Amino acid sequence: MATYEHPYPDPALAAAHAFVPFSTERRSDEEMQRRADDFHRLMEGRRSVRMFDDTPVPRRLIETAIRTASTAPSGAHMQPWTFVAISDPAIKRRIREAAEEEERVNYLDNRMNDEWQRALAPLGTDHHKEFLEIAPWIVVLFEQRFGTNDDGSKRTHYYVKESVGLAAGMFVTAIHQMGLATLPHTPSPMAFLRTVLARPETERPFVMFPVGHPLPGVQVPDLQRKPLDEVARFLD
Ligand code: IYR
Repeated sequence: MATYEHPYPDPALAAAHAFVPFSTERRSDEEMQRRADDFHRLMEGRRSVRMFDDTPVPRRLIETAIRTASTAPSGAHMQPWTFVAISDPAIKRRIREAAEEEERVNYLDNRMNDEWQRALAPLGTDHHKEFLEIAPWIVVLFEQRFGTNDDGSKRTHYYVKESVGLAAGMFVTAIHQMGLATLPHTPSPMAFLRTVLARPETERPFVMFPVGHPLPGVQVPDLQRKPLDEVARFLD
């Protein structure tokens, strides 16, 4: 067993704040590799989908995905995020209309420059965002730039973007694991979401996720993922 010169928590800390034992199940390297391979295979099958069918998805599944996303590590454990889940058709329509208005400027009035539009050409995205009305749910993830203490004063949040990015990744993973599909969608600018969804000024939209079953027969670009040696360096 490794020995530590400075055990955590030190007694003074443990006297002042609650600590609880933590352990994970000890597994053999072989069993861990099997589990890792299974999980990798599962995640290798994830794709961003741009056509959903309109089959309803129970609210409880969305709640569970948000609970899972909310297990993400966050700066000083502030969990600086709010997920707004929408199935109301009238609100979905307003979101679609506002998103398409912004995207029309991006694509047709060249708010996205030529290089950007060339990068997107193989994906074939455009300003039509029908999926925002057809998918049974839209989940909008807001970052909380700061929070509120019990006395109403401002509470600083730390590493907000990093924390919310981690929660977003875990949301995408949770949705895929349960057999549903999503797309991280960032109509830009997204400020309209704060007004449409009546969120406080302290929050900023970070990304939105249409969620549902993929439309039967849907196609996705034939993308390849970078091999390990292009995304990792090992110093061992
Ligand atoms: N927000 C636009 C454009 C867009 C940008 C990137 I980078 C993408 O990977 C895909 C789309 C849209 O949603 O169409």
